[in-house]
Amino acid sequence: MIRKFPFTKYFRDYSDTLLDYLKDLGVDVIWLSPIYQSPNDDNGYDISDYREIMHEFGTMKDFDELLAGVHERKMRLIMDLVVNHTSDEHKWFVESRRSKDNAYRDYYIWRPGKKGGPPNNWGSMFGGSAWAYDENTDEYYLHLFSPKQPDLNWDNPRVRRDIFDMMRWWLDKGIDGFRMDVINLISKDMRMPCAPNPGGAKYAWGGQYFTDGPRVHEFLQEMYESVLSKYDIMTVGETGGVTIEQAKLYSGEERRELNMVFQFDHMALDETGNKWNVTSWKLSDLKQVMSRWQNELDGVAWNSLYLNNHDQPRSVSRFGNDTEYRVESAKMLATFLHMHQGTPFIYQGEEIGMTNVAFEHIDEYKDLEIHNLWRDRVTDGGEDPGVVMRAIHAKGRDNARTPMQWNGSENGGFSQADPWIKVNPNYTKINVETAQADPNSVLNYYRKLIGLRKSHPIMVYGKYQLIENGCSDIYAFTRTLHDELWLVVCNFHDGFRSFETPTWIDLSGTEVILSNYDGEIEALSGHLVLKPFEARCYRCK
Ligand code: TEU
Repeated sequence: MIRKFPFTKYFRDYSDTLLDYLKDLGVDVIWLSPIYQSPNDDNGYDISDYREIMHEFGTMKDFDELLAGVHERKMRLIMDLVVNHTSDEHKWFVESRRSKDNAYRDYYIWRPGKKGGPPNNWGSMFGGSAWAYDENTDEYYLHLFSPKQPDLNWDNPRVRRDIFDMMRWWLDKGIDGFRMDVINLISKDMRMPCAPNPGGAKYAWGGQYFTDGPRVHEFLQEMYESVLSKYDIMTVGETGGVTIEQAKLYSGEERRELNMVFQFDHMALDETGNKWNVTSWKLSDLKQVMSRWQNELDGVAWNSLYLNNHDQPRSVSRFGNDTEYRVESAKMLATFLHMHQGTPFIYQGEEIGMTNVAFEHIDEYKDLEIHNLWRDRVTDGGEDPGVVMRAIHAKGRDNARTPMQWNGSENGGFSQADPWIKVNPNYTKINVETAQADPNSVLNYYRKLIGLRKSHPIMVYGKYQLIENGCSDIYAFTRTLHDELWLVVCNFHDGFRSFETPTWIDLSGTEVILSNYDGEIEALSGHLVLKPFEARCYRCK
């Protein structure tokens, strides 16, 4: 993400370097987090003008140059499409809240209060009620996220028309698709029923009334017919809480909706109840979740593959070891992910093994979700700040949002101006410049891995099969395409672990395709010993 570029020339030099870097890494498509005009209550996911660029990032001219630069290098660029809600500063909402008979009133979801409180008991994703009271018209509006992110009313055909027009406007500019923010939340049960609340909490999660809601597929098919089908583009929907059955409806090849969805099952393995209730995750659960998605979507829909993004902790800190075995485990996780069937997404900095950050003071954090948590649990709730801070260190979204670490200079070389959030202090050690100079770096391993994928269709299309080998620290699977078979063995432990190759795999004439350790790699045999966080891939017959 590029922030605060006061000079256009600097922006151009920087974006050229950045694009060359991504091209060199082997990236085909770039997904930009929201760069539209926004008061930045939620890091740009609160858009006040869909057809302007956030001034901190530059101008529309800068954007056009960026897009041209991407295309010149034969890459593609997709934009974040945030249309479940707008900013409360968007002109539609500014109008909507003026009066009950305003032409834009019905662009949002307004309801009168009940018994002197909100229309129902739904809680917002970021804490507190999902309804905000507006004195001007004495009604409440729905906001599943922050009060500065009022939910659009997709049941209103004029809303859909205006959104589709805006999408065409960007596609006509030449962008190559969209990542659609919380797209499975756009259709609500308009009766707005109260959510079951057995624990008697003040607010309850009303997910069942708007996750994969009543008209969501109708809306997406309409979007496909009137917009998406007219362009050669890719789409991926962010669909928290999506089931496999629903994913098939969103992204099934015959469905004429989306190309892929982001599922979240593997992101919930280290929590109970809510994301801040951190528990240790089990490899057996990861195997089960990944295998279910691999097997069930095979031939029906296409998986997206990711281990982190701007909302999640850094993958090496969460699933690997970000101290002694940072390099080994980052490479192992990359192997693990890229060897599955689907489209792998790399989140900026993952490719150099960037880690979580542990700021000491709450003021050093910028994410509104973190600040709301602190207010609810520490300031108002009187909980032990140390306990809450530990949860933030483990799960806070700012873990992924510290500036990209380009080199060892001030601000990690990210910007000459002060970034909006501090750089991770480990930038002097973990940065692109250092990684480029080191043939054994995580970065060079990603390059190799991506290169391999481009020359081996089996990595993309091969059928997946989990190997149940009895070792609880090893994740092993095969990929098969025509008469070719690859065996992938990943050690998720920080000690040596052995692996028994299944007897049905022919041990003769095998070849090592890849390993994340240096030097001579043990040939395939019936009994393998893997080093800490070692990953290997063999070609078998
Ligand atoms: O996220 C939606 C979402 O449901 C979660 O990823 C959520 O942000 C997270 O679990 C909170 O812990 C999308 C965007 O990716 C996120 O950055 C936005 O804040 C959110 O929508 C609202 O637009």
